[in-house]
Amino acid sequence: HEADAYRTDLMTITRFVLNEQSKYPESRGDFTILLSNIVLGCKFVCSAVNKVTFRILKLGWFGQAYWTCRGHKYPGMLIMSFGEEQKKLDVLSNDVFVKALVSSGRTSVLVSEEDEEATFVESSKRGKYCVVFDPLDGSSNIDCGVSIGTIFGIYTMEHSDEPTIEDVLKPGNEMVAAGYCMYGSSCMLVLSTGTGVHGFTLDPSLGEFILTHPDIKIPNKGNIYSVNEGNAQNWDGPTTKYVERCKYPKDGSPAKSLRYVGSMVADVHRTLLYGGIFLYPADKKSPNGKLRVLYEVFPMAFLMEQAGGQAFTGKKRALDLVPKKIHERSPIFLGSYDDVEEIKALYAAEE
Ligand code: AHM
Ligand code: MG
Repeated sequence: HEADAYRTDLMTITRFVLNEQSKYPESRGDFTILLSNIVLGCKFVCSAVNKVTFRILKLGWFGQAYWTCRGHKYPGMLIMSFGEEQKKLDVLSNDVFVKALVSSGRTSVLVSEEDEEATFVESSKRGKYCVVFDPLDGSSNIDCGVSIGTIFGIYTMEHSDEPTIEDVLKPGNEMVAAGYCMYGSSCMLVLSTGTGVHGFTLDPSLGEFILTHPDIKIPNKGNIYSVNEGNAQNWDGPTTKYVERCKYPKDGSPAKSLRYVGSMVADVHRTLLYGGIFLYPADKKSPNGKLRVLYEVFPMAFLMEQAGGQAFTGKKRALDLVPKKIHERSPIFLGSYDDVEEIKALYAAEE
């Protein structure tokens, strides 16, 4: 009966958020409008990513240095034009999100991974929210059709004066919502507005995100670790020791499995559902790691905590960082509560 109820009583993401917001008497639907514009961007990118993947399959037929037609040899031009298509997809996704967010009339400051400077919305279209986002993360994975995603975090403006950069240079614990959309075997949007983590799957026939994973909780301990081990020679002591322990546990427990897609959204999504730990540590070459605080580390850390896990930078709780620059980076260790406790203990012992 429950399955039947799901099929006929469709909990769309809009309905879900409206229900949540109705708990606050002062709510006037602004957040719902903002979110529906983010959702529109996600649907667009999902469809664009699928089209590119379709082209890969088709162009795969011409995957050679040249091709022949009626006895003439032609260079592999189609492959080159396909290369351009990939580059455009990041930019295209960014354009769609920026325009959707500005036109929502609910934003004042936008920070995107694609734009060096923040966007300040013109006064006639301003609203009380600021959105930080990575429109298409994991772009190195587009070529081969592996999962990629959009990541976003939302702040509110405290005052209604002229917006400034200080409105987004705030710790992650001040975010009011965060989420990601994964363009994978299905298109899934995972969202938290501070009351747990909920997953919605795009039903392509309806064009709607439907609640499929209510109240996601990450297992307290997992048996997977996820890291780019190619950087191991440059790691610091605690990270090296931790990964060694994953492979050769001292307490007789089984070794952890290694899984690494190289798309943060996919790696974090698996960590959220199966448990375990995802790390992008500091190393000698990149003392602040690779991932960006505002639109990669904070939203994922927010979701992890809301799901009962933890996120740590090697020094402190990730959400307590106060960014000084919009594209700042930080090392990050996030996932199951107990797994993150272990790495925290190793860094504490180091001090
Ligand atoms: P990008 O913003 O250029 O796509 O880079 C971010 C991505 C993340 O999705 C992923 O976690 C990480 O880079 C992987 O980096 P690496 O290839 O160094 O392992
Ligand atoms: Mg990125």
